[in-house]
Formats: sequence, C-alpha cells, structure tokens
Amino acid sequence: AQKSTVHVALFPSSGMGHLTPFLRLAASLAAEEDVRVTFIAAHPTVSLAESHALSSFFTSFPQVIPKQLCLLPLNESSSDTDDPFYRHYEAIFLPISRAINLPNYVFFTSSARMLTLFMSFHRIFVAKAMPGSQDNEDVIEIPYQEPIPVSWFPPPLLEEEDNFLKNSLTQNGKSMIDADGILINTFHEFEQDTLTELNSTKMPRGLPPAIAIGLLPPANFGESHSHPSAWLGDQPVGSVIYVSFGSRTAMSREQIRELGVGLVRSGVRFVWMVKSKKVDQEDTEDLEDVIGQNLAMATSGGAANGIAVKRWLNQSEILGHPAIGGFLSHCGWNSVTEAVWHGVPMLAWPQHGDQKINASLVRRAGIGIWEESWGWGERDAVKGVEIAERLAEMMRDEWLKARAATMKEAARAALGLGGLKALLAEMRPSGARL
Ligand code: BUP
Repeated sequence: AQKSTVHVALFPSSGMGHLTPFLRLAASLAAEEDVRVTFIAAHPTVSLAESHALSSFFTSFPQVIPKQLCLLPLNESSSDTDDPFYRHYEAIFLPISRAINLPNYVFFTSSARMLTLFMSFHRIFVAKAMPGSQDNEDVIEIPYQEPIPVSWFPPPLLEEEDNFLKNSLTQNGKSMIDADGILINTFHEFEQDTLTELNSTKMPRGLPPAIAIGLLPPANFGESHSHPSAWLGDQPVGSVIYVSFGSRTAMSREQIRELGVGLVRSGVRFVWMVKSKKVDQEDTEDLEDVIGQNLAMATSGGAANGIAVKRWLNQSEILGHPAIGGFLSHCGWNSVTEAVWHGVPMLAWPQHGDQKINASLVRRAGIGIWEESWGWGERDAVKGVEIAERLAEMMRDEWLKARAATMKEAARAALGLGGLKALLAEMRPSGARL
C-alpha cells in the first residue's frame, strides 16, 4: 500500500448541521490513497441522530481512525445559553487550544456569504459605535463586502445585551485570522463574487485564504434510513415536494397545523418530515398529537395528497429520488447544498441563524423562491392559504427547474477541480499535516 503523506484530523462542533459536512469531507479525504484521516468526535452527542451517524460512518469507513473527546459536565450556571447545542459547543471548545506547529484549517459549515459576516462581525460593532458610520439604517456595511440587510441578521446579533451567539461570533470571527485557511462547502458558480471578494487583495491583511471545496457529495454509509420509497415510487417524476426544516427547528404547534392545511390545500404531492422539538430524544409525541388526528390518518393512509412522518429520514437520498420536484426548506446550508446537488428547486422559509443569508443565495441563483414577508417563522403563524399558493407557484415554475438543473451540472462539474484537491496537492510534497 502507498504510504500516507498527509494525515488529516477532523474535529466538528455539535449538531447534524456540523457533523454531516465533516463526515462528507472525511469520506472524500479517505478516498485519496495517500491520505490518513482521524475523526475526533465529542462524547456524548446532543442528538441521537449524531450518535447514529457516527457509528454508521465508522462501520462503513474502517480506514478512518475514530477518536473520542469525552466531555466534562458543564457548569450550567456559568453558561449564557439554554440551547443544548450551544451548551455542547461550549463544553467542546472551552478546553481546546490550538495545536502548536500544525497547519490549522477551519471548515466553515455555512455559505461563503455568511463567512463574510462571521469574519467581520467584531468590526461591524466597532463601526456601529461610531456615529454616522451607517449610511443606511436598513443595511449593515460589511468591510470590503456587499452590505447585508439588517433583517437578514440572526435576531440575537441585533440585541443590545450580550448573548451566546454574539459573543461566540465576535470571539471566533477575530480568531479566524490564526487559521492557515478556511474551507467552505461551496463552489465558484454559486458564490463567485463573494469568493472573489474574500480572496481579494483589498481584504485586510492577514486573513487566511477562503477555499471552496464543494459541493461535497453526499456520503453513502450505514443503513439506508427507511424512507417512503414505496409511496414515492408510485408518484410521477418531479411531482412531489419534500418538506423539512432541519434537525434543530421546532416550529410552533399553530404553525405546524397551518403548514398541514397549506400542504393539503395546495394539491401538490408531498412528503413532510414533521418535527416538534429541538432535540430528537425529546420529540416523543405521536404524529396525530402534533398535526391532528384527521391529517395524521389521511397522510398515513393515502387519503391525502401526501404523507407525513415523524422520524429521521435520509434527506439527501429523498432529494435524489426522481419523484421529487421541490423542497420546502429552512435553508440550513447542508439542505441548500443537497438541493443544489440534486437539482431540486426550493421554496425557502428560513427559521433562524444563517438561514436568511442562505435563502438570499438561493433566490439570487434563481433556483428558488423566498417569501421574505414570512419572517423567521416565530411570530404570527403564516396562514395555510398563503403557504398553499407559494407551494403551487414554486412547483409550476419551469424557469426554477431549468436553473436548478443547470446549477446541478455546475456543482458536479466543479468536483475534482475543487480547492480540496489543490490543497492536498500543495501539502503532499512537504508531507505536511492538516
Ligand atoms: Br431533520 C433531517 N434527515 O430527517 P442543515 C436532517 N437530515 O438526513 P440544521 C436528514 O441533516 P444548522 C432528517 O440532509 C442535512 O444534511 C440533512 O443540516 C440531514 O440544517 C442535515 O440543513 C441538516 O444545515 O443545521 O440541522 O438545521 O442549524 O447548522 O443549519
């Protein structure tokens, strides 16, 4: 066997939104003959989905070396967040310090556009404190980048008081300068201008290169999660919308009911992944308690125009099914990349965090509709009738379909030309470690 010339250790933060792209990156690296991969995972995980994904991954990729970082219990009174995923992140990263003398790369798990905010956030606050530095109160100027509308900012970032998200973005944004490079799961055709700006010589000195390594292909490992393939197999090509708001969004009960009304009313065929609690172990209610008995019966017995399930589904596999023709999504970055990878048009409905910024990219690329007036999906519930209209509008839009197909081709063509190969090529002769 060829000797490993590069040894890469990967260490993700908490939640499926981070773990998924790290596992995809590990799978891509492990496919290189001369690369050795170590995967460090914090133990215990917050969600069952994470522990299942890790064990299936290690079974399917025995060549990847598993390491566990056992977490010490966190002193809850000293934490400034009650979000279980953020608490986990605190427990992971408090004891960590930079490995001396090793090349150190950050794998940023959102869009390049979000990275511009992430890296500039600490400077934006300085700018905001200076009277007159804001030309327009509706947008926030990002140094050397396109301004971002205030309404796209995750709400905690706009609060006066300190909070977990603000503090960690400020701190981590500043320390990005210490990295040797920033890897992003994106590709040039999708975020050309931002990637060019990020790597431009106009940027403040000392910023590491932003390297587009995507789109990382979905990795096939472990059991195929049971998915409604029998039902999907009976539906016409491109006729079904997949509905999911990611692994960390718990919609209000009222909004879930309105969504159910909208799906049925639209007449569009659907597969709906229903979720009512942030952490999966706590999501123990029956489907009928969440969406109502009538709808639960109709959607499980074939009487409605779709099916609803309340369990983890293999989303990427479903998006790749020929029957799928649309995706109602919160626009978590992995979901966006999976929709692009499979050429599925989107109806964007961001719920928190980076998702409005990601939704703006979906809209700009012409691969989806974003109804901005729906807000963050937290206040007054959006009515079913309105949801039905947008769903039907998105599903009949031929232009979106054509754009999504073009973007899919571009994503697949970018594979192999990507920054990851270039990065490895640069490291091999020196035997450097990542
Ligand atoms: Br739910 C669910 N099956 O049933 P995002 C999610 N996923 O495969 P998030 C499934 O989890 P952040 C399910 O395909 C994607 O790869 C999905 O990541 C997969 O959103 C991942 O889309 C979810 O980035 O994370 O989980 O809300 O908060 O980081 O956006």
